[in-house]
Amino acid sequence: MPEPTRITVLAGGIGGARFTRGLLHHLAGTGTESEVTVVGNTGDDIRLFGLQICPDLDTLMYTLGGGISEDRGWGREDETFTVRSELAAYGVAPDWFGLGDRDTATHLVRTQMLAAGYPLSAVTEALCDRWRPGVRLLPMSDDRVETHVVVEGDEPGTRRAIHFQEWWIRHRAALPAHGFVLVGAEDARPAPGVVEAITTADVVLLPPSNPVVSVGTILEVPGIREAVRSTPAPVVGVSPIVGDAPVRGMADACLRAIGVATSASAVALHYGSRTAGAGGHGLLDGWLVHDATDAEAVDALTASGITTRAVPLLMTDPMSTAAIAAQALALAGELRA
Ligand code: FO1
Repeated sequence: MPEPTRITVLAGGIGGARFTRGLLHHLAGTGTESEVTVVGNTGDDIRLFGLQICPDLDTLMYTLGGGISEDRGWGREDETFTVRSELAAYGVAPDWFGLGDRDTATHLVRTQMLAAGYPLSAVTEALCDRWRPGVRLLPMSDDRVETHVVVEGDEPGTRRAIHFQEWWIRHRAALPAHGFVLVGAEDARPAPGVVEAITTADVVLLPPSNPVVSVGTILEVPGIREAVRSTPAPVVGVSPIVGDAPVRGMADACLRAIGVATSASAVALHYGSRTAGAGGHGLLDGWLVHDATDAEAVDALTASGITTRAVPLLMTDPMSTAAIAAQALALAGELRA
């Protein structure tokens, strides 16, 4: 019996969760024994109303576990927001965060376990006992790290930092961002099993999550970028940008903040080629771009050391998403050969 195929995915919220769901759909169809590990971004985490909230871990857990709100892409289906409105009635800030009642149970369990001394990875494992996501879901780190956004201050010429969630939800990423700071990153360590999941994988995938505040954040945890650069597995990414816009979300606002153009090609070059360029810090061996809009990027990217294929990248339903995952695995197979 051949060893199961070990696939490791570095994922953020909605795009990464939907891609991973398609990956599992594809793997189920092929009947190959496989083990999927998802390293989830925790830079979006926020402590609100005394609760520790992990948006990307919850989006991954709910999407893969069958509890996600499909139209929102985050939070629970059949959700109500009574606690939220009662908090607002007390005048408790902030009022811009969509705290769902069903979702609150997840935050209560997590906060209770963290207070009892369990690391976030153990908490996530416990929550997944209920949701059975079909993957091993690991936080990128058990240490607390938070993405903050540098925006204009109140006085002209001054700057201030606000939590990513405030920028993303309250301001819809419309406040010009001068950059992102991952608070706590320098002292953070990869969670148990993260480095090993990357270095012992047969394939490492970078799904169409936000390349800056999701995948980029995971790579900022000391040791993780090095693990991706050193793994013997082929590293294949899927462009989150189709044409000149993100498929969903506001990755363009994030890319603008770090001076990267909003294009499939610019994101690939931002991740960099793992092989070309001495002393580079590049990560990619392969890259998928959307065939209808970005096929012209294939030759130049391939010449730069990132083997690129143009395929349909719109995740319109589980079948099309499974096809994207199949294409990523096929490219990985070619690269490994
Ligand atoms: N996104 C919104 O646009 N509005 C919200 O009110 C909101 C609440 C929320 C609650 C829990 C959760 O897990 C996610 C939530 N999100 C909300 C999404 C979240 O801000 C983003 O999914 C990630 O942080 C970025 O990927």
